[in-house]
Amino acid sequence: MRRSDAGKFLALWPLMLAGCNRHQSALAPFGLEARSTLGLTIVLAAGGLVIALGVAVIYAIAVRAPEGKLTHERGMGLVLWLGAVVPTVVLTALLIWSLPAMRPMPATGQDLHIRVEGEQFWWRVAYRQAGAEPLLSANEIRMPVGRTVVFELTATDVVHSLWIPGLAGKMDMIPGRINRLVVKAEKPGTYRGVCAEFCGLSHALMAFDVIAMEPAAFDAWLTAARVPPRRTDSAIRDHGAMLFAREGCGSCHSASGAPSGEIGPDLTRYGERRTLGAGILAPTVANTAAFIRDPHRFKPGARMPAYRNLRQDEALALAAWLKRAGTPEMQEPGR
Ligand code: HEC
Ligand SMILES: [Cu+2]
Repeated sequence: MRRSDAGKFLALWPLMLAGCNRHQSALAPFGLEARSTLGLTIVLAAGGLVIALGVAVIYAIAVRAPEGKLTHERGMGLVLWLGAVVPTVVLTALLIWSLPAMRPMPATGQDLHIRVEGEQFWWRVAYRQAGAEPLLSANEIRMPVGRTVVFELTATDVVHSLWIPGLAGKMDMIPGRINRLVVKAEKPGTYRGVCAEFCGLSHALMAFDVIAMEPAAFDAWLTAARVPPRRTDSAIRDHGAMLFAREGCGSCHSASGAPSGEIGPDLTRYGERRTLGAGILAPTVANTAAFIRDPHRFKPGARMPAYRNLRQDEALALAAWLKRAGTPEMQEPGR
């Protein structure tokens, strides 16, 4: 690199760092596991720096030493100390210090279990608690802060990997197997997770939001979400609901007031989601309609057929109905 290039590179640094966001960063942890990983990383980086500086100092001293002062014997002593004794001590200390971080957190059957299944290219989510029916959702995970939560990770098609950088390390999702990731969120907020294992054409278009909530707010949300949406007459007569039935969307999706399918994401509470298509689009009515008419334009390889036969106004009516489905608005009489 020429010197002027190096200057430009340095000048661009702040810009590059500005690209690091706090919503998806292992440097801005909101969970216990990620915090201990960050601590380890800082110690390793600082230790590495100290060692590199130490070597540089020894090098500078050796270069400046008067002739005859450096004997073979002293050199060998240095090699023995810095090449064997110091590394043994440092590595042993590091191992002992990092062992607790490798031990999985203990969890009980009473803790909240969240089953997350990787699909091409979205996330199937089920909240499971002792003594209650699982609550189905997709492409978004809500969790209480300050409580132990067990993620049960699996996949239906190919291997995926769940990675919420601010919460914990990566964990593979393997078909036919359940991997457990025990975590504890510490700070409320909205964070992002991604798929960290190449899983097909739209691997990079497979993300999700994690919403860490105060425990009371989380409990209230879970209780409300468990109540099946009422089918009011007006909701059933809604043009969108009729289209949903006519087009057979219910064979793959379950949504309130429609027969249920399980091939695609659960749409019962689509109205409260923060994203469309697993973290790739804002869930506006216009985007939802565009996605319904041509999902592959946004997500190559997505396993939903295109509905180009739908007129624009029909797609919009469907999208508007989905946005209302499961939200209190839908239950208002006269809508
Ligand atoms: C053959 C099964 C199938 C049918 C039929 C189907 N879908 Fe889908 N749908 C999917 C799959 C699979 C996805 C997930 C795509 C992805 O993100 O990879 C999806 C995603 C969606 C999404 C985005 C969901 C989210 O969580 O962001 C919406 C909205 C949607 N479909 C609406 C519809 C509507 C409306 C119809 C009927 C006109 C329909 N779908 C018919 C399989 C289907
Ligand atoms: Cu994936």
